[in-house]
Amino acid sequence: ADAPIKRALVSVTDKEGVVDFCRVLSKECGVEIISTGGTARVLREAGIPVEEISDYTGFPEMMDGRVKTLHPMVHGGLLANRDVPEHMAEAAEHGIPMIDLVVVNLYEFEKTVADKDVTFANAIEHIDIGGPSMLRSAAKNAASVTVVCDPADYTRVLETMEHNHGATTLELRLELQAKVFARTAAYDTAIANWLADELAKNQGASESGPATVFPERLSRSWVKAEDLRYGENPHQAAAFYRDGDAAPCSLANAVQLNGKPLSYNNLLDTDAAWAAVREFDEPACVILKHQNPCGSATAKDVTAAYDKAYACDPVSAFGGIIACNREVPLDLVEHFADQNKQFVEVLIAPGYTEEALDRLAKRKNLRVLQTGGVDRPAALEARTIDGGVLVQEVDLASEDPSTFTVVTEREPSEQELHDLLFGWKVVKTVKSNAILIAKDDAGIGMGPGQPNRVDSARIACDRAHAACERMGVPAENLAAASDAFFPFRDDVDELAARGVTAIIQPGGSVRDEEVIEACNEHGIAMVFTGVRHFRH
Ligand code: 93A
Repeated sequence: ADAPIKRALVSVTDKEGVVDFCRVLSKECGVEIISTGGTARVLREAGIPVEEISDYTGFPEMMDGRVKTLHPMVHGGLLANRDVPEHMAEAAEHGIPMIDLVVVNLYEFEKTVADKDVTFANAIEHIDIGGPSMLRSAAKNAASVTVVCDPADYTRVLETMEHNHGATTLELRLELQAKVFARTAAYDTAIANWLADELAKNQGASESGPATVFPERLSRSWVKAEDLRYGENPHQAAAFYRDGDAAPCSLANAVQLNGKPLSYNNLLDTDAAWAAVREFDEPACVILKHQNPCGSATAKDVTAAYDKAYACDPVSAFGGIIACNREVPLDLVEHFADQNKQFVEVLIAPGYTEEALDRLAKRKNLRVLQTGGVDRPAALEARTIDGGVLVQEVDLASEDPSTFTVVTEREPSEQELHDLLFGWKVVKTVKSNAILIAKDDAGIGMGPGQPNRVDSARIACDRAHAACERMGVPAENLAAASDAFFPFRDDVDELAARGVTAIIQPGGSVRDEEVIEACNEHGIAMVFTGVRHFRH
């Protein structure tokens, strides 16, 4: 059975609730209370019997309070393993009584350094040493010792004791144990970050480099994989955290087979490329830059898909990420590596032939990633806003084309429908407002990220026309995909004027009628999907 609490050590900076808590402990549960200077005074003034820590240890609090509880009488009483007879014998030999409950909250370091006028000396004085030591000693020994680092838990401890003959339960102690190490870790991180900031200030911001010290863990499952050289720009410190629960086929679990370490931007863009190429079941290749798929294609094999994807926009492909959803063969590598045709930052695929890997090894800098498959299981994605975090489900909706409706007089031809469905898969990976022009299983024109859809349409058409010109094919019979509905008919007019004959979009605008009418005027076939795919 859990042993009733007989002796408590109470040492708190935040005195909120401590008097009421100790009154019940002392008067109703018969707990003997030991306390440090300031806390002892508050309790005594409230009429609660309390023994000063200096009387208890036989040592005065000294050095301005820096040494109050750092004493074997305290730590022996907290750390002794009650189940080990030798521990108990040693405690008895040195006259060390057991302490069953520790109630501590820490010097307010975070609050102190939040004041921008704080002096270095004052901040240092607010680094609590004895408090975290007691919390950690007690938490380590949670099998026998109850530890409370948060006034919000006072009531729960009393309620548990009331129902358990003056003892706490192991369940509660283990919960409080975890809470303590989370608290002391956060406390030390705050100290480390503040000190790093101070260092950076003193060394002069320009030459100091990144200041933030990133903790080893952000949560139970988010563990630091590595500190990155820098973030989006060289003056931003950055780290990469891996979700320990992530699927084997996720980017975070990919194995790097070749090349320099991945940068922050590499990871961000590789993520987008890897998401895009997994839209396809057939052999596919996506070339991505700055979050947008500047080349995308499917073909009979992955090398042919690469060639088509590259041809979409060779200028943008320079310095891009190549993502493939099939094993990469030697000829694909030769196609981009020969005569340095394409400078590639990252290549990601579920596998590589041996010859392909040998060839890739000659490019010392090229980062080559192998994933554990091509699945795309449900997952959450998070982004921060100023002072908060947004979390949502990953956009996995892949609609069944049999649910799409043709809304125009003309039905799309078989080829048009084929291109529309291709475009619909790629457009969701383009930053919104997104228009994607597709032709013959390739995304030849992409209009990303404009705050109005007509501009996105114009950019997409410009690119598509340039691609057709390069390929020596007429810019006609183009298929356009739009990630969200057309608010006005001007988009349709723009697309019609540039050779688009088929359009796929969610529908749902108050002006759908006007938009459909425009399509009918131009002889365009239009398909509604009923689903929107914004990607901001
Ligand atoms: O200065 S310390 O690092 N050295 C210690 O030995 C010590 N013991 C308790 N800080 C120490 N404490 C802290 O004092 C506790 O964590 C608590 O925050 C504070 C309570 O002091 P008082 O009871 O005098 O207000």
